[in-house]
Amino acid sequence: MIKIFVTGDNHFGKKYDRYPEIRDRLVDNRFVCFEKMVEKAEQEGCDIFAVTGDLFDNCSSIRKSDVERVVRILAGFAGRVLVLPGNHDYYTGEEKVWKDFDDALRTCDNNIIRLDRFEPYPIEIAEETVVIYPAFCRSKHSRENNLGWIKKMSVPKSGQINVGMAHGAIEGVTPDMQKEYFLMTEPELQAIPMDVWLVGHTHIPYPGGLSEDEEIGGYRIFNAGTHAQTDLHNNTRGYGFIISVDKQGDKAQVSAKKYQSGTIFFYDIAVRVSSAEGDSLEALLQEKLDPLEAESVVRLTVTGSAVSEEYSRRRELYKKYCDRFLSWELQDDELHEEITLDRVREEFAESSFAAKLMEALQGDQTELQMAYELLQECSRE
Ligand SMILES: [Mn+2]
Repeated sequence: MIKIFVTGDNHFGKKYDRYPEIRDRLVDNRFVCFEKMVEKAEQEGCDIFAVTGDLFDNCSSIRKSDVERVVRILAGFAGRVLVLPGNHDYYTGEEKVWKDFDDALRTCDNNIIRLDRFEPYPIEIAEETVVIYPAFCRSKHSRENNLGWIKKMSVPKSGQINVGMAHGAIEGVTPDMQKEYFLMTEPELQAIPMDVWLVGHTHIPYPGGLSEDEEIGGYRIFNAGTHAQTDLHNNTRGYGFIISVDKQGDKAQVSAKKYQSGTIFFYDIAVRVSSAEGDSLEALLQEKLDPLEAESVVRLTVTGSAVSEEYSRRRELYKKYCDRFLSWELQDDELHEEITLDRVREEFAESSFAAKLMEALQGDQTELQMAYELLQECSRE
């Protein structure tokens, strides 16, 4: 039996320009989480640490010191490290990032193999022969995937463990409207006699149903997703997969579990307050925000109507519940102060059309609110 730790789409060199005040923290965290994965792979006794592409965010502007830091972390793994070039860090032999990578490899003892040729890579692990078939990227985009050379091979079905590695979109799993990201289909992958497929490109984990506690069988195609959530739009907590392959004759038993590697999370929190329904802004903020980890980046959107007392100290309330986060931003243009008849009577003459209209809407807070805003707008003009 062999054990493989799988990660991908690590995107070292990602700049986080949207968050200038915590940028360094977010950049550093991707390294820290990556290092923890290597430690986990060691603890689990993994034979291979596999990176399924997009280890780096691009080919040309990654700082050499960052490339060196990645290589130092990978070199700390006792087993074999396999690095597949993805579409962001594609390989033709000319790319700066890979030249810096080669320079870094020369400075340390390591077991790192970059899979940059379309050919089988046999690896001996104890009594087993594992053969890696890489479909790496040679460009940022391609309408064709790179599985073609593997389909043409006659792959021995027994006597070796066959591991396919590929980078690109999987139909039905990754959105690829323009079909420009090395699109593959699951039946296409299943038809190639690999015991297991390690795929990268999709930033969320696939399959989604793996457990952290027990190994689950029944899957052969794996895409771990990025190891540390990248932004609000990336719906993962950051995982690596640990995959066991036990081969007897031509039959492979594959089982897998996941490991949560991410420690900083991005949350889009929407709070809808309705004073008419007796909501308390503070109670809702507490309910939605208290469960979140302090190491979070939060976007808070508040809408609806709040009673006067809470509305006037809303900024104080936001601070109370959000200041413990790494970073937070607020959108509350659509939060209004509750309109009460007392307030209407203060602002409009009792006999006015405005006052009469709003008295008539009493009891329907939404309509009252709308009427109030319309009338305010009219009176400004
Ligand atoms: Mn990619």
